[in-house]
Amino acid sequence: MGWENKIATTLQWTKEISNREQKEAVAAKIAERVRDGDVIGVGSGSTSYLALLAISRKVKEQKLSVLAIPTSHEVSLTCSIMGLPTSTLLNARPDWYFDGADEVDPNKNLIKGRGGAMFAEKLVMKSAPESYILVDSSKFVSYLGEKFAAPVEVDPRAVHLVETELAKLGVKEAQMRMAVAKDGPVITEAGNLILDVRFNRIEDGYEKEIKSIPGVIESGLFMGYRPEILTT
Ligand code: ABF
Repeated sequence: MGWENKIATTLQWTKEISNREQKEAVAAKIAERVRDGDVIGVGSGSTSYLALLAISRKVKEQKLSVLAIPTSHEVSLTCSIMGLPTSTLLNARPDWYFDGADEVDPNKNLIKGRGGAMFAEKLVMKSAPESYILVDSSKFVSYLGEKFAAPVEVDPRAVHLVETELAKLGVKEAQMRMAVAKDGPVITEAGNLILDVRFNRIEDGYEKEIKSIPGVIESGLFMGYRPEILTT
């Protein structure tokens, strides 16, 4: 079985990717910028997956040597199946980083974290001197929160405290993210919970204010990072 089939078997969701053509077009753009010797931070989600696919094809065809720094176990597994060597931030520093996003506002602020990996995504993005956010046209919004809730990863012991503190910030709703089978909450790779938070309005300082609540690991608000946005 070829590795593309192996991935489709292991990660069923890769068979049903929305806006696939647009995402593949952006994926091709990021693959163009891969150079021999690059250390690349690899984001999560379907657009990142298609980008990784395009990158691994190029690496194979041109016999390039690259090192990937994945942002989740799933991405790490995908890299392994594709034959891309991986490392961690303890051993390598990314030359650049790519990832998808759920929302992009006119100032390049982002909501990320639909896959719950925003903690690692922010770590790798912040560690890289250049970041590329790959998005299809559905991701552009006029203000953050227009379509998606902002996810907040929380230590399970802190859930009630975090809910109380979020309420002071003008939260409309904070819902614990549940597993698809609805038989329990989503547990992140680090053993935490996710609150999906809807605000009346997301203000500039919210990313820092949310992060300062004890028990908050990270939020999916990426404000002021000014990544390069790649689209079709
Ligand atoms: C990850 O992938 C997340 O931060 C973001 O929520 C998601 C975007 O997924 P997709 O590319 O599948 O729309 O980067």
